Amino acid sequence: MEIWIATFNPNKVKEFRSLISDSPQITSVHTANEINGYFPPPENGSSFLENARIKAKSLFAIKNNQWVIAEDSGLVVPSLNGLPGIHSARYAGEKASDSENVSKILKMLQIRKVSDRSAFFNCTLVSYSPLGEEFVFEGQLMGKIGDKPLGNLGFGYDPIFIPTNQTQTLAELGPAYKNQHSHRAQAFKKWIERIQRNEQP
Ligand code: ITT
Repeated sequence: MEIWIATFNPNKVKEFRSLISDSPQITSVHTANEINGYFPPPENGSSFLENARIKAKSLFAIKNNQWVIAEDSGLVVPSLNGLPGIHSARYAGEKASDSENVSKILKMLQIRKVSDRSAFFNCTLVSYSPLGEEFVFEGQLMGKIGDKPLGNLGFGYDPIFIPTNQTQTLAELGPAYKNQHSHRAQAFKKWIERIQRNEQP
C-alpha cells in the first residue's frame, strides 16, 4: 500500500516515517513536496479538524487513487484560553521560528502570572482512502509547560513540554518516547489499526 502525506513540515515527515517503519503493509511513503507546482492550501479553518481536512482534501484532489493522510496539530494551553492551538505554527508571527514561538508562550505565562501550566498536544488526522472514504482520528498528549527550554531532540514546542508522569521535556526524552506516546503516534496508530481491519476479509 502506498500513502501520500499532506505535510510540508520535515519534522512531521520524520516522525511519520519512523511510525510507518513498524507497518509492513505500507510499502511506500510520499510527501506533498514531491509534487512539482503543488503548494500548501491556506489553513483557514477554525478547528484542528477543519484544517486537517483542508490539507487532506487538497492533496486527495491530485492523488485520488491513493491513500492520503494529513494532520493538523498544536499545543493547547487552557490557561491561555486554548492558545496557541490551531495557531501553533505561527503563534509569534507569520514567519516565526520554533524558538520565537516557545519564547512567546513562556512570556505570556509570565505576563499573565499563570500558575496552572498544564497543557496538551493535539493531533487530528484526516485520511482519504482510494475510494474517497474519510477517516478521522485524534491523539492527545497531556502534560505541562516547563520553566525554560531544555533538550534538543525535538521540534516546535518539544523543549518546553513535560509529559504527565515525566520530569524531562519531550526534547530531552527524544524520538523513542514520542514514537510510543505522542499525540501524532496515537492518532497514527488508531488509523493503522482501522486500515488493517478494513483489509481483513
Ligand atoms: P503542515 O501544515 O505542512 O503539516 P505545519 O508545521 O504548518 O505543517 P500545523 O499547521 O499542523 O503544521 O502546525 C503544527 C505546529 O504545532 C508545529 O509547527 C509546531 O509548532 C507545533 N507542533 C505540532 N506537533 C508538535 C510536536 O510533536 N512537537 C512540538 N511541536 C509540535
